[in-house]
Amino acid sequence: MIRAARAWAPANLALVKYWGKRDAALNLPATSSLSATLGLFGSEARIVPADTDVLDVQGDPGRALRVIEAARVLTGNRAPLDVVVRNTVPTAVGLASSASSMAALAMALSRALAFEDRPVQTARLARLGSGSAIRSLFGGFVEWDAGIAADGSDCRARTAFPATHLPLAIRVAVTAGGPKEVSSGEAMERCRGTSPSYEGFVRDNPAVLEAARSALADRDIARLGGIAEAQSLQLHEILREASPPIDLLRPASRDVLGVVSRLRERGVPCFFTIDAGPSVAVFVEPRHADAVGSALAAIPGVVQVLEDAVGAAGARFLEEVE
Ligand code: 2P0
Repeated sequence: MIRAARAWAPANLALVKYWGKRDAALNLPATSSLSATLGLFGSEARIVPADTDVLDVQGDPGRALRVIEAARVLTGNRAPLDVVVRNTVPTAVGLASSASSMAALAMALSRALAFEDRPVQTARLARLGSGSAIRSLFGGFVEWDAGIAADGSDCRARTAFPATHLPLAIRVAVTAGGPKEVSSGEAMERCRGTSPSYEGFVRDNPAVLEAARSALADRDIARLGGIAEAQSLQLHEILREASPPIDLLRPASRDVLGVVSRLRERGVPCFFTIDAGPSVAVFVEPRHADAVGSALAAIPGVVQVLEDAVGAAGARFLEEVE
C-alpha cells in the first residue's frame, strides 16, 4: 500500500563547508558543516501509487533511485511508485538543487511508505541521496555533525539558530547556466586524493565551525562573513589544486567578489559564499538587499540575480495531492 504524498524542501547554502566523505557507501561527511536554509527556492516531490515505477526527477535520477531503494529496504514495501521531483532553483549551477530535491523526496517517501514517525530514517535517506540534503530538513542556520561512529548514528543535523536570530537577505548572482561538468561526489573524491591542502581543510574544520557558531551567537556579520568567504575561497583553491584541476568559477564570479568587497568598504554589511558552482550568493542585512541586488545585476556575465532570504522552516509536507 502506498499513500499519496507531497513534500517541499528548501535549498541551503553552506557557510562552513562539507567537502569529502569519511564513508562513501553510507555517505558520511569528512567535515561538519553549517548552512543557511533558504526561504523560497527549493524542490517539491510528489508520490502517488502506480502500476509500474515512473520516475520523473529533475536532476540526477541515480540519486533518487538510491533514496527510493533505501526506503524500500527500510519498509519492505516494494509497491510501484509514480515519483515527480521539481526544482524551483536552477539545476546544477551550484545552488544545492540536489540538496532540496533529495530532502523533498525523502520527506515524501516517509509519508508514502508510512515511516514519517521516524525522522532519523528520513534524515538518513535524504543524506544518502545528497549529503547536504540532510541540512534542508531544518530551518534557519543548520549544523550537520560529521560524527565519528562507523554506522553514522552520530551524524545528525539540527537548527543551531533560528532565522529570526540574525535576519539576512540573500542575493544570488547566477553567472552561468548549464550543468556542471564534474559531480560534487566525484570532485570531492578527487580533492581528497590529490589536493595538497585538503588535509589541512579537514583538520581545521572543528575550529572553523566553532568560530562560525560563536560569530552567529554574537550576531556578528563581519566575523561570520570572514569565515564563510575564507571557506569558499579555500574550497575553490582545493578544487583548482586537484589533479586534474577543477575550476568552477567564471570571470564574472570573481568580479562579484570584488563588488562585494567594495560594497563592504562603503558600509554595507554583506559577505559572499560560493558552493560547488560558478554562482555566488551574497548575504546582506535586509535594508541593503536592493542595493546589493542592483550592484550584482550590473556586472557583465551575471545572467540573473535570485532574491531570497534565510528561511525559518525546513522540509515539510504539502497537504493536497492531486
Ligand atoms: C556543502 N557542497 O557543504 C558543500 C559545499 C558543495 C560545496 O555539499 O556527494 O550534493 O551528494 O553528498 O551534498 C554539494 O555536494 O554531495 C555540497 P553528495 P552534495 O554544501
